[in-house]
Amino acid sequence: MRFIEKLLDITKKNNSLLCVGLDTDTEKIPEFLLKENDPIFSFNKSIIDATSDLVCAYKPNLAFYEAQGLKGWESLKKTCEYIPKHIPIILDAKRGDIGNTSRMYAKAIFDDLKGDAVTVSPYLGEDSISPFLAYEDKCAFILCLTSNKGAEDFQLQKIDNRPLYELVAEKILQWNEKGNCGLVVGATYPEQLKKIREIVGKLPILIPGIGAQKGDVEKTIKYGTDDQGNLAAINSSRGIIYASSEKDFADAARAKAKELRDTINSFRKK
Ligand code: OMP
Repeated sequence: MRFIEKLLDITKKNNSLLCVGLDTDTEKIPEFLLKENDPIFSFNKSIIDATSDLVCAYKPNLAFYEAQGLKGWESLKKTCEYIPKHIPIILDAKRGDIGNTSRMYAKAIFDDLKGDAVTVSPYLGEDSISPFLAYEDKCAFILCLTSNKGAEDFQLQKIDNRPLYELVAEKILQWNEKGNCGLVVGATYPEQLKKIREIVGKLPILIPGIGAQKGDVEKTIKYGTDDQGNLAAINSSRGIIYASSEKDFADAARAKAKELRDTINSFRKK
């Protein structure tokens, strides 16, 4: 099944645009879990069990796993295997290199970890993206306008009077020949998100920056979804998975996920 169909199916089934970010940090998970053989996997398993009927995707960020070395990679692999098959896994790796190297990044993400989607940087241009796009059923979410302040350094700068993120959005449309490109746009830039949605029409947009980074939920949903209120994955990581550091952490994460899913839905086009 193609990524877009998988995303639309789960959006409908779970009535959700919420993507839960599995940015699992051994310094933030409940202390009692550290006694377990694989604390990161134990934490993720509980979060997945508690939220799998509320999400449209999970997004593990590879940095949190790679920082733990070999054991972290194993925790990530077990997490990917554990996520129910009907829920898309977006591997947030922000890859991109010369074509020969990107080919290996794509193998690791799609063949080894069996992710459904990956985040990639557009900075090295088309030949750095095409190895990811060769996997037709998968999706490459290409960074268009990131949520952080540093987006001002390049992405908001103008070239021939047009901001770079607009040129990137147009380029992504051209790269979308196989229908497997998406974009990443931060919820912290809602007006720009509106413009980007106008440019890209029905491409999926991954939108982080809600919750801990304080993006505006109402504008994000209004401007970031397509004309039918779909094709956006709204990510929150810390705001959900660290709702409690006690024994009730999974229930607390579920309550936060449900609250955010419902808030998002209250602003969606019907
Ligand atoms: P929270 O701020 O804890 O919700 O986490 C946000 C997640 O989204 C982290 O994994 C970030 O690396 C990621 N992210 C951004 O915060 N901003 C971006 O512009 C892009 C991403 C991303 O690609 O997901």
